[in-house]
Amino acid sequence: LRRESLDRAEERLVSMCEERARMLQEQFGVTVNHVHALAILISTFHYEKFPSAIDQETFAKYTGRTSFERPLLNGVAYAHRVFHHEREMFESQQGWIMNTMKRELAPPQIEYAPVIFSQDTVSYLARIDMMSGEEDRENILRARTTGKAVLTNPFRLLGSNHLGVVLTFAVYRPDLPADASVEQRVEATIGYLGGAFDVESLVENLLSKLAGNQDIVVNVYDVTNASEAMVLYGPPSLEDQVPLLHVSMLDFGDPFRKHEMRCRYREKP
Ligand code: WA2
Repeated sequence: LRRESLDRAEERLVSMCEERARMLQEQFGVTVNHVHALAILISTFHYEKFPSAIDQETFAKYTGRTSFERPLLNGVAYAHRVFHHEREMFESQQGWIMNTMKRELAPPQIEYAPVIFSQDTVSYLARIDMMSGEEDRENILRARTTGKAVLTNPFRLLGSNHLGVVLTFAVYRPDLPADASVEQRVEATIGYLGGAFDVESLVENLLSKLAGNQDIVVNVYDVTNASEAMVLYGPPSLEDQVPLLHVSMLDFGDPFRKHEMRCRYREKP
């Protein structure tokens, strides 16, 4: 008798966890695909058209109107690649000077990635050299060598201070061949399109709508480094001696990173 009710409790935990993992992965996937399309939009309408067919106002309007396509992002922005020898010219053309993430004047570097277009919800990114932030910089370098969607490890985002991850796509000159080498990719990079998954508030919102939400505790971890899992979502775990625990695999589309969802009952079943 006791055995049977434990089996039922376990079955219910597994199904609730798998459902949540599927939903989250699905919403991540559609968001990543849409950001990919935005990167191609920039390549087409900012680079290929001369003069550019996109300015800050157009970018803000379009990304605001299509934000329903990116339900887990708090906004998107485009950071343009600028080399040091172009900096003076760039800053005088823009009529502003780039800042670092810490809101200081950007010190001399070989190259920069100042945000020139931003969705209104992340307007605080404007003029910031995204290469001045450790996580963003790593993403930028990995995005342009791979040509794929890349994610940072979990960290506290600018603006909200919420726990989340940043998604980055490189924007390439449209003449980049499909089978390009790493060197060709880096050379053809004109900028970076991305945004932040505000996991702390947007995943909370997603999960709160599901039945049975009060019964279970859900955590999402970055387990890229198996020996030190990093919490991306949920309360800090209270040790692993939980009678029932289910782990669901998550694939957020960056093969370099591993994520998983861990679910347990809030109280003993
Ligand atoms: N977006 C939003 N909040 C952030 C953040 C970010 N990066 N970094 C820290 N907090 C413009 O990779 C290019 C967006 C980065 C893209």
